[in-house]
Amino acid sequence: MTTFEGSHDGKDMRVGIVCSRFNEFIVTALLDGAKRGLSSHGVSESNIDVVWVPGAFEIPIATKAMATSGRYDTLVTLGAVIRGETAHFEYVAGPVADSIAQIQLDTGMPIGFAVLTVENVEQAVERSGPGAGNKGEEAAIGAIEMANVLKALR
Ligand code: INI
Repeated sequence: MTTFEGSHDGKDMRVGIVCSRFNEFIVTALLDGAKRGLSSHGVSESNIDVVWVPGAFEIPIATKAMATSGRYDTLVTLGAVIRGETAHFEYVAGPVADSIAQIQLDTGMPIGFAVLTVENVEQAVERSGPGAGNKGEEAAIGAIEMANVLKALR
């Protein structure tokens, strides 16, 4: 029996992060978490590119451009869609998640997903704090693991 697992070693990995500016204070906290997760797992800061887009709806097109650029080993997407703030929550949150999943399948690029879809600001704050449970940090570490396991499979 052969078991494939991806390590959390990000040494020499090139990582792209797509951030949406809507609810910027939450996304900045997710970005802090993602950078923390990457640096504590060996990714050097000079190997990280960060791209900002206006809102979550614009994350997929920027992510696709990065995924097809040949410059990255893995990507991380960060955003915050808050139900209380928009009548079109469903029209933003669902398509973004579906599109990111599709980009992974179309391009083979692993993409960590921390586009929060929450009921209110309190829930978004809970998931983007400086301690454990920061979804940006979790997505970044998961992105490293997926890059390594896919490399092993290929
Ligand atoms: N974008 C978000 O990232 N989060 C939201 O909660 C949100 N709300 O509430 O509407 C939001 N809307 C903007 C959207 O992502 C696009 O940027 C906009 O529609 C322009 O295309």
